[in-house]
Amino acid sequence: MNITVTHKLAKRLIEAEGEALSGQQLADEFGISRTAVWKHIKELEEMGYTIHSVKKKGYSLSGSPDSLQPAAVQALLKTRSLGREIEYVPTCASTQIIAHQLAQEGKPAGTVVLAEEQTAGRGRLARKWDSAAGKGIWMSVILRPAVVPQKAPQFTLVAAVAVVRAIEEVTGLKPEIKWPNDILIAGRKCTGILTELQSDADGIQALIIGIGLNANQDAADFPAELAGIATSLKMESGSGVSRQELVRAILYHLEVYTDLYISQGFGLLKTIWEGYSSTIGNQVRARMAKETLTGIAESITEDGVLQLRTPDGKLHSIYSADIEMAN
Ligand code: BT5
Repeated sequence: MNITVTHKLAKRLIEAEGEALSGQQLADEFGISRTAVWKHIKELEEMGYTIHSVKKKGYSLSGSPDSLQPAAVQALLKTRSLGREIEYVPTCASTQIIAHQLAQEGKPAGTVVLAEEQTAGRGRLARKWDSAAGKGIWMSVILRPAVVPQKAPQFTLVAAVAVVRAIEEVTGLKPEIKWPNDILIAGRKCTGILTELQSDADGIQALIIGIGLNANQDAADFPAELAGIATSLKMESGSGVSRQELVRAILYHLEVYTDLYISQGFGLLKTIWEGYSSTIGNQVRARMAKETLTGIAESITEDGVLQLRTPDGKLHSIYSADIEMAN
């Protein structure tokens, strides 16, 4: 059985959005016999797709498994380049590792790595990222923007805006961004973003944007140390969410906002980012490697650097820190 044809058939049925497609039409499109079409349909049913076969009318799709198989994600995908190439793995140590390798091998900008499960998902400073099988979106996106390496941190902020827009659109929830890389709902973390860089004397070769989004976990799916810290979209909205739809929405908004960034700079994005920020204007504690500062988070600069004013009136530029609310 040719698995590529099975996936293409899945994509075709998803794109038909419930309309019936005749066996003959599918046979002609794929250059195979009607019996072969029927065999691929049986294969899809085994994979968890619900397909009705109606005499004289053909096959229509009424349900698909929420897997992140490329064919399923790419059906109905509205992007120009993001996600047009997807490397899908059921399990891996970290999608960041795979994306770094692919970037080094010369894969184009827009290539996406998706995993159902990560066994060594990572956060900043080699922290662990909990990545339960089949419950979240564990994704790395390769970008190759023509900007200087100092601008790389801005892409974390651009990605955060894209993810917030996607969550709003798909679930109606109202997430907030905690500088620099967390997305919170009701004060708990549902998404973390990790931007890594491959650069040389000529500048950025590749940016690897890692996005970890908790979609369908229940509270019991998180390890004890994340109780009260982590949340999922299902826990917040009360019902399961389609990971396929979320991936499509994230990629779409990430493309729109990176295009905007490239064509117009960070200015407009900064304003949109500030609108979603739970950090700016608040009394916060910024924990850094060597010191902790408490003060008012006044703003971010054009470079995405946090400006924190301490009680002695001094303004501090914070490049990287963990932020907690201090009031
Ligand atoms: C982050 O780091 O928030 C970035 C996480 C990026 C994960 C993605 S998944 C796809 C790609 N492949 C990878 O291997 N990584 C990326 P940081 O700000 O350092 O936050 C890490 C902290 O978040 C941990 O120390 C925990 O306290 C907490 N945490 C761990 N797993 C979590 C989860 N699933 N949900 C919420 N919080 C979590």
